[in-house]
Amino acid sequence: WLVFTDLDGTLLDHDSYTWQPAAAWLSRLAEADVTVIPTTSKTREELLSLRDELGLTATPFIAENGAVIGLPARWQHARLDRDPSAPDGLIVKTPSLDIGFIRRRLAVLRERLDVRFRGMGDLSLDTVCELTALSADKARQALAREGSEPLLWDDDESALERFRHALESDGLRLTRGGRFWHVMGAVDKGQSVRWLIDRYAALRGTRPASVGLGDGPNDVSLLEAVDHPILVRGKHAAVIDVAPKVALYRTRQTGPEGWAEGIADWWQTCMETSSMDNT
Ligand code: 2M8
Ligand code: MG
Ligand code: MG
Repeated sequence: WLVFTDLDGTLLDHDSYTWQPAAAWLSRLAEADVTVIPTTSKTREELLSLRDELGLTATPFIAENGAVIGLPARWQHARLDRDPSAPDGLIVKTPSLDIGFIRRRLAVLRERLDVRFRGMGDLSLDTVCELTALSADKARQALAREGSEPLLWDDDESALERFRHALESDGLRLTRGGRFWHVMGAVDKGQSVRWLIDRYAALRGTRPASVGLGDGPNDVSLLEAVDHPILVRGKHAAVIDVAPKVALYRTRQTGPEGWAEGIADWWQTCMETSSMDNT
């Protein structure tokens, strides 16, 4: 099994960023050799330090809503990966547009459509700290964008729809996280989840079963890409519109408590029954 999990509002509490209520399950999954793959809006830099804190150092990660995929040595493929690895052995894929291009297009659209928004690149470190309650160090890592721009919408709904339409004609996408809107190229979490599932199959010769956990609109594609989707109750008001054929487990609790609740239910229904089948 592979477990793809969103971080903010899902494994991490929306406000305090703690994951303590999920820590016991993280150790249990590690013991059972279940790979937990962070699938998030956060940046590569945020991921590299969080992975260590979460004890997920040897796992791949999906950052910036699918725009950045990190592959540790065991997930690399001699023929499929021509890219050079970083000094730490990681190979990082950036399948879509780079942040410089995205920010230039955003500046053009702001002028042309006469709409009001602030991109993360326009915000000072202090403002990011205030808005997100991240420490200065973590906020600096959040500012190190490679392939997606979080933004604050300062205009009305109809302007937002015009903006979304213009982005799409430009080959860009708009999605929504917990606090910010996010603009990136033609990628999403679900696409990168499928890419990693294919990579696993190419390396091992067998398709893994998958679990997915998320709380926001930007997690819908993730939930639709896995065998066992878990919608963690959000602290935000956003409506989550998942395809009707998808059998969702909806948690009662939010954040890491909800994460533990959803994982416990999956463990009971899928893992305990399948290990009984095997005996
Ligand atoms: C932003 O992402 C979250 C994800 O839901 C949001 O939209 O609220 C990103 O800037 C991310 O890099 C950052 O760590 C996070 C902090 O809350 O906010
Ligand atoms: Mg989230
Ligand atoms: Mg996220």
